Amino acid sequence: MKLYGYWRSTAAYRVRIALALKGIEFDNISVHLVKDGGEQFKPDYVALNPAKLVPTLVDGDVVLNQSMAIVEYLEDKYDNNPLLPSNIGDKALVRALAQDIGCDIHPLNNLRILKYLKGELGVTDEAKDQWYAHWIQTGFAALEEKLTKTAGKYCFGDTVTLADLCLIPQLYNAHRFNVPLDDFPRIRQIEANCGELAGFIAAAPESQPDAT
Ligand SMILES: N[C@@H](CCC(=O)N[C@@H](CS)C(=O)NCC(=O)O)C(=O)O
Repeated sequence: MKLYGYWRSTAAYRVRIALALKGIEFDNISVHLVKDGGEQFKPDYVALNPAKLVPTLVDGDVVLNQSMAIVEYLEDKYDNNPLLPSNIGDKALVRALAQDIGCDIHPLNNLRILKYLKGELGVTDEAKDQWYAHWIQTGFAALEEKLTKTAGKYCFGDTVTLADLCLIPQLYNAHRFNVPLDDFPRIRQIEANCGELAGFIAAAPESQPDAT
């Protein structure tokens, strides 16, 4: 199994956590998103993933993009340490929490969006950072409220789920861009709880071989 990713990619980070929690061996192939204008634009990589984004998982004949689809593929293939509840209502709820982050927060703050804001639209660094913080805080405010009903140690009860796999990388980005998180005590407690688990530690950006 090969994972094409980048140490700072939050979407690749989600998949690394799933691989680590399930104890799956894989080759970690770095696609540097910044060097030489971005290796995601190189023809060999585009042939694998026309979206020009990481991650991409290659497992034999299976070539997959979209981190949440990849995590669900791993979930179907390896049933140890399940990342989704079996009850269909609970499962949908966990997917909704994950999508609150993966669909409604992360895409607004992705590298290519920030590059477009600065380059084509000519916004200042200050306005770009404001944009960044605004969409994280807007999304986290709703999430914090939802977590009053669902969270235990983690986003959904006391078992790690797909929702935590999306939350922790998003928090990594929030810290990186100094987004104030004082209004989100539940989210921060979940971050502390996940931070004690070996799978999350192994998948952390700074632990990756391509971290510079
Ligand atoms: N929805 C996709 C998002 C993938 C994505 O946006 N990846 C980012 C890194 S986190 C990327 O490759 N960005 C490169 C760019 O913006 O040029 C997923 O979950 O896999």
